[in-house]
Amino acid sequence: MDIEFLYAKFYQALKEQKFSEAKSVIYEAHREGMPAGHILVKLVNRALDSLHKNLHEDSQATAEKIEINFSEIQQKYFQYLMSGKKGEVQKIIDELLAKKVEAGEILLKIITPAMDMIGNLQSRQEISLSQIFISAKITDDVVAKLLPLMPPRSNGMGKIIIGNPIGDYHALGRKIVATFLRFYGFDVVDLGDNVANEKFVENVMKENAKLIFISAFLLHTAKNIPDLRNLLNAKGFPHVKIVVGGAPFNFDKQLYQQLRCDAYAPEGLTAVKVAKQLLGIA
Ligand code: B12
Repeated sequence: MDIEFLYAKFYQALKEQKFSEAKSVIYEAHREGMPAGHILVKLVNRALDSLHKNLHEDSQATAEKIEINFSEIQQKYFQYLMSGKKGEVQKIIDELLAKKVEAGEILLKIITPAMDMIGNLQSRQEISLSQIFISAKITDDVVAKLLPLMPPRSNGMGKIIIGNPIGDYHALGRKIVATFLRFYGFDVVDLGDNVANEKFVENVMKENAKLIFISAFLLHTAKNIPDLRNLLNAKGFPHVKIVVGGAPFNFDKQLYQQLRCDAYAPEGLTAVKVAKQLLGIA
């Protein structure tokens, strides 16, 4: 009899609150000749002790999480990012991860707002292009560390083609949105930066996708989207929906309709919601 195997099964069943399954493990141990005292000590007590310990650690982590002052951390993060202090930036992220803050929350509450603030400085010409390059490079490294913590969980929710329009090399927002979509069950084909309309359509045909997600950060690259709509219609795909996001759409909330897109989302989580709505998934 493999006691460790029985224990693992019993513990998992209790943890997932599958009580009848837990009971059957006890019966199984009994059938295999395990004395009642052993069942009590080696299965029941041990599993209860472990559950109790884990519950305690989880509630401590939750308590610590409640105390996190995101706006203060965000300010600090932004200052370090602006002055190119890569080590300090990474330290903030490591500390948040150690406090069990989820990667998605860090992306939404710390990383994205900091880049938006950099964009505001850029539009007022209060930051140099080299400072933007450095902050984008540091952000890229942070994002590369966080995204693997949100692994794909494909469950047949549908295929989505994503990319930046031709002439657009703003990759960060696209990578984040693609990761959120994969994490919430979609299969995503990421065509990368600088994608011609014809390539989007080719991939719709190849992958039998119903949605195209376009990440456009420059107004003039976003203006390619009506041509994509025309091309899709001409090739027999009027039912394929176009969803957009990125700086020009964040600035002007009507723009997506003017460019004949079907939907817009301001960040990764809403992007997932929009995808579900358009595919009729509850
Ligand atoms: C970093 C940055 C760069 C970096 C890009 C590095 C990289 N590898 O990505 C560099 C330095 C290369 C760059 C270059 C340029 N940039 Co620039 N850049 C930015 C900046 C500061 C941040 C963009 C970013 O990465 N944000 C981080 C992401 C994570 O944030 P986010 O937008 O919140 O993303 C979320 C949502 O938008 C949404 N989302 C994003 N994509 C999608 C897609 C879909 C389908 C959905 C549903 C949602 C969604 O979800 C994301 C995650 O939650 C923006 C300012 C801004 N406010 O956006 C300017 C900005 C986009 N850049 C601008 C400009 C002008 C340029 C240059 C022309 C500058 C120049 N003179 O050379 C070049 C053009 C390069 C090119 N051809 O692509 C302007 C564009 C203005 C306009 N109206 O067109 C902006 C808005 C700055 C400004 N305020 O003037 N840039």
